[in-house]
Amino acid sequence: MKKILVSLTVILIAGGLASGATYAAFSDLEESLNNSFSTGTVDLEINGENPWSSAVPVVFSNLKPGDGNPTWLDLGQFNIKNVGSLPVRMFTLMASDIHNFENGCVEAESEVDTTCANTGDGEGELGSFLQIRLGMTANCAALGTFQTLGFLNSITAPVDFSSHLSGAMLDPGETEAVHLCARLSNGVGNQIMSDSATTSFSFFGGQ
Ligand SMILES: [Ca+2]
Ligand SMILES: [Ca+2]
Ligand SMILES: [Ca+2]
Repeated sequence: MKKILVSLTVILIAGGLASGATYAAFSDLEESLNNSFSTGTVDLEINGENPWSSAVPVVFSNLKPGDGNPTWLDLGQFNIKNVGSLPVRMFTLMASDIHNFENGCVEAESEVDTTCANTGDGEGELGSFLQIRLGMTANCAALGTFQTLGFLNSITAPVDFSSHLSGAMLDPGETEAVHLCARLSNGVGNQIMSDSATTSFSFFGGQ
Protein backbone atom coordinates (compact mmCIF):
# COMPACT_ATOMS: atom_id res chain seq x y z
CA MET A 1 0.00 0.00 0.00
CA LYS A 2 2.80 2.39 0.84
CA LYS A 3 4.51 1.77 -2.46
CA ILE A 4 1.40 2.69 -4.32
CA LEU A 5 1.04 6.07 -2.54
CA VAL A 6 4.64 7.00 -3.28
CA SER A 7 4.12 6.27 -6.90
CA LEU A 8 1.08 8.53 -7.06
CA THR A 9 2.96 11.39 -5.46
CA VAL A 10 5.70 11.25 -8.01
CA ILE A 11 3.24 11.37 -10.81
CA LEU A 12 1.46 14.47 -9.48
CA ILE A 13 4.69 16.42 -9.04
CA ALA A 14 5.79 15.69 -12.56
CA GLY A 15 2.43 16.90 -13.86
CA GLY A 16 2.75 20.14 -11.94
CA LEU A 17 6.14 20.88 -13.46
CA ALA A 18 4.81 20.40 -16.93
CA SER A 19 1.89 22.72 -16.29
CA GLY A 20 4.12 25.43 -14.83
CA ALA A 21 6.28 25.48 -17.96
CA THR A 22 3.31 26.72 -19.98
CA TYR A 23 1.75 29.40 -17.76
CA ALA A 24 4.46 30.46 -15.34
CA ALA A 25 5.52 33.86 -16.81
CA PHE A 26 3.43 37.02 -16.87
CA SER A 27 2.01 37.63 -20.31
CA ASP A 28 -0.60 39.59 -22.18
CA LEU A 29 -2.30 39.03 -25.51
CA GLU A 30 -4.32 41.60 -27.40
CA GLU A 31 -6.23 40.63 -30.49
CA SER A 32 -7.65 42.64 -33.36
CA LEU A 33 -10.89 40.92 -34.21
CA ASN A 34 -13.19 40.79 -37.20
CA ASN A 35 -10.71 41.97 -39.85
CA SER A 36 -11.76 41.59 -43.45
CA PHE A 37 -10.40 42.25 -46.90
CA SER A 38 -12.40 42.85 -50.06
CA THR A 39 -11.82 44.21 -53.53
CA GLY A 40 -13.31 47.41 -54.88
CA THR A 41 -15.12 47.75 -58.17
CA VAL A 42 -14.57 49.42 -61.50
CA ASP A 43 -17.84 49.99 -63.27
CA LEU A 44 -18.79 52.47 -65.99
CA GLU A 45 -22.20 53.69 -66.93
CA ILE A 46 -22.79 55.33 -70.32
CA ASN A 47 -25.68 57.73 -70.77
CA GLY A 48 -27.41 56.27 -67.74
CA GLU A 49 -27.18 52.70 -69.03
CA ASN A 50 -25.27 49.92 -67.34
CA PRO A 51 -24.67 47.81 -69.29
CA TRP A 52 -24.65 50.19 -72.23
CA SER A 53 -27.04 48.54 -74.65
CA SER A 54 -28.18 51.33 -76.95
CA ALA A 55 -26.81 51.55 -80.44
CA VAL A 56 -24.92 54.72 -81.23
CA PRO A 57 -28.01 56.88 -81.54
CA VAL A 58 -27.07 58.75 -84.68
CA VAL A 59 -27.17 57.49 -88.25
CA PHE A 60 -25.65 59.65 -90.97
CA SER A 61 -26.80 59.14 -94.53
CA ASN A 62 -26.24 60.90 -97.81
CA LEU A 63 -22.68 61.80 -96.86
CA LYS A 64 -20.34 63.35 -99.38
CA PRO A 65 -16.64 64.29 -99.51
CA GLY A 66 -15.96 67.33 -97.38
CA ASP A 67 -18.72 66.67 -94.83
CA GLY A 68 -17.38 67.49 -91.39
CA ASN A 69 -14.93 70.08 -92.78
CA PRO A 70 -14.19 72.26 -90.99
CA THR A 71 -16.92 71.53 -88.44
CA TRP A 72 -16.87 67.89 -87.53
CA LEU A 73 -20.11 65.89 -87.65
CA ASP A 74 -21.35 65.11 -84.15
CA LEU A 75 -22.18 61.44 -83.59
CA GLY A 76 -23.49 62.24 -80.13
CA GLN A 77 -22.58 62.96 -76.55
CA PHE A 78 -21.61 60.12 -74.27
CA ASN A 79 -21.72 60.66 -70.53
CA ILE A 80 -19.25 58.27 -68.95
CA LYS A 81 -19.98 57.87 -65.24
CA ASN A 82 -17.88 55.97 -62.74
CA VAL A 83 -20.42 53.98 -60.73
CA GLY A 84 -17.78 51.75 -59.16
CA SER A 85 -16.01 52.29 -55.85
CA LEU A 86 -12.49 52.94 -57.19
CA PRO A 87 -11.07 55.82 -59.25
CA VAL A 88 -10.59 55.04 -62.94
CA ARG A 89 -7.41 56.37 -64.56
CA MET A 90 -7.18 54.70 -67.93
CA PHE A 91 -9.75 55.09 -70.70
CA THR A 92 -9.75 53.76 -74.23
CA LEU A 93 -12.17 53.74 -77.12
CA MET A 94 -12.27 51.31 -79.99
CA ALA A 95 -14.49 50.35 -82.89
CA SER A 96 -15.49 46.78 -83.50
CA ASP A 97 -17.83 44.79 -85.71
CA ILE A 98 -17.06 47.11 -88.62
CA HIS A 99 -18.91 46.36 -91.84
CA ASN A 100 -18.23 48.21 -95.09
CA PHE A 101 -21.05 47.63 -97.54
CA GLU A 102 -20.62 48.28 -101.22
CA ASN A 103 -24.32 48.43 -102.10
CA GLY A 104 -23.39 47.90 -105.70
CA CYS A 105 -21.56 50.47 -107.80
CA VAL A 106 -23.23 53.35 -109.58
CA GLU A 107 -21.80 54.27 -112.96
CA ALA A 108 -19.29 56.89 -111.84
CA GLU A 109 -18.18 54.68 -108.97
CA SER A 110 -17.62 51.60 -111.14
CA GLU A 111 -15.00 53.49 -113.16
CA VAL A 112 -12.69 53.57 -110.13
CA ASP A 113 -13.96 50.73 -107.94
CA THR A 114 -13.23 47.19 -109.04
CA THR A 115 -15.08 45.49 -106.15
CA CYS A 116 -18.76 46.16 -106.67
CA ALA A 117 -20.83 43.29 -105.30
CA ASN A 118 -24.48 44.01 -104.72
CA THR A 119 -24.45 43.99 -100.92
CA GLY A 120 -20.67 43.71 -100.84
CA ASP A 121 -20.04 43.43 -97.11
CA GLY A 122 -16.30 44.06 -96.95
CA GLU A 123 -16.08 45.51 -100.43
CA GLY A 124 -17.15 49.06 -99.55
CA GLU A 125 -14.53 51.77 -99.04
CA LEU A 126 -16.25 54.28 -96.74
CA GLY A 127 -14.58 53.08 -93.53
CA SER A 128 -11.15 53.70 -95.02
CA PHE A 129 -11.90 57.41 -95.43
CA LEU A 130 -14.20 58.24 -92.51
CA GLN A 131 -12.15 59.96 -89.82
CA ILE A 132 -13.20 59.62 -86.19
CA ARG A 133 -12.17 61.73 -83.25
CA LEU A 134 -13.22 62.10 -79.65
CA GLY A 135 -13.90 65.59 -78.32
CA MET A 136 -13.74 66.48 -74.64
CA THR A 137 -15.79 69.55 -75.47
CA ALA A 138 -19.38 70.74 -75.42
CA ASN A 139 -19.81 69.58 -79.02
CA CYS A 140 -17.74 68.60 -82.03
CA ALA A 141 -17.78 72.12 -83.42
CA ALA A 142 -15.99 73.57 -80.41
CA LEU A 143 -12.27 73.87 -80.60
CA GLY A 144 -10.90 72.26 -77.51
CA THR A 145 -9.29 69.16 -76.20
CA PHE A 146 -9.72 66.21 -78.47
CA GLN A 147 -8.21 62.86 -79.32
CA THR A 148 -7.86 62.01 -82.98
CA LEU A 149 -8.57 58.32 -83.31
CA GLY A 150 -7.99 57.74 -87.00
CA PHE A 151 -9.98 56.31 -89.86
CA LEU A 152 -12.84 54.06 -88.81
CA ASN A 153 -11.23 50.94 -90.28
CA SER A 154 -8.02 51.58 -88.34
CA ILE A 155 -9.37 51.94 -84.80
CA THR A 156 -9.96 48.28 -84.14
CA ALA A 157 -7.29 48.47 -81.44
CA PRO A 158 -8.03 50.52 -78.30
CA VAL A 159 -6.99 54.18 -78.46
CA ASP A 160 -6.01 55.64 -75.10
CA PHE A 161 -7.59 59.02 -74.35
CA SER A 162 -6.86 59.10 -70.60
CA SER A 163 -4.63 62.14 -70.88
CA HIS A 164 -7.58 64.23 -72.09
CA LEU A 165 -9.79 63.68 -69.06
CA SER A 166 -10.70 66.97 -67.40
CA GLY A 167 -9.14 65.63 -64.20
CA ALA A 168 -6.33 63.15 -63.84
CA MET A 169 -8.91 60.46 -63.16
CA LEU A 170 -12.61 59.78 -62.93
CA ASP A 171 -13.49 59.45 -59.25
CA PRO A 172 -16.40 57.30 -58.06
CA GLY A 173 -19.62 59.14 -58.81
CA GLU A 174 -17.95 61.48 -61.31
CA THR A 175 -19.10 61.90 -64.92
CA GLU A 176 -17.08 62.88 -68.00
CA ALA A 177 -18.93 63.96 -71.15
CA VAL A 178 -17.28 63.20 -74.49
CA HIS A 179 -18.41 63.62 -78.08
CA LEU A 180 -17.78 61.26 -80.96
CA CYS A 181 -17.03 63.27 -84.09
CA ALA A 182 -16.57 62.30 -87.73
CA ARG A 183 -15.58 63.82 -91.05
CA LEU A 184 -15.04 62.75 -94.62
CA SER A 185 -11.94 63.99 -96.36
CA ASN A 186 -12.24 66.41 -99.27
CA GLY A 187 -9.76 64.31 -101.17
CA VAL A 188 -11.81 61.13 -101.42
CA GLY A 189 -13.36 60.34 -104.79
CA ASN A 190 -16.11 58.32 -106.40
CA GLN A 191 -15.03 54.99 -104.92
CA ILE A 192 -17.13 55.66 -101.80
CA MET A 193 -20.23 56.78 -103.71
CA SER A 194 -23.26 54.74 -102.53
CA ASP A 195 -21.17 52.89 -99.92
CA SER A 196 -22.20 52.50 -96.27
CA ALA A 197 -20.56 51.42 -93.04
CA THR A 198 -21.76 50.22 -89.66
CA THR A 199 -19.80 49.77 -86.46
CA SER A 200 -19.96 49.48 -82.69
CA PHE A 201 -17.97 51.70 -80.35
CA SER A 202 -16.86 50.59 -76.93
CA PHE A 203 -15.39 52.52 -74.03
CA PHE A 204 -13.02 50.81 -71.63
CA GLY A 205 -12.08 52.03 -68.18
CA GLY A 206 -9.40 50.54 -65.97
CA GLN A 207 -7.05 51.09 -63.11
CA1 LIG B 1 -21.04 51.43 -103.70
CA1 LIG C 1 -15.53 48.45 -103.64
CA1 LIG D 1 -17.39 51.73 -103.39
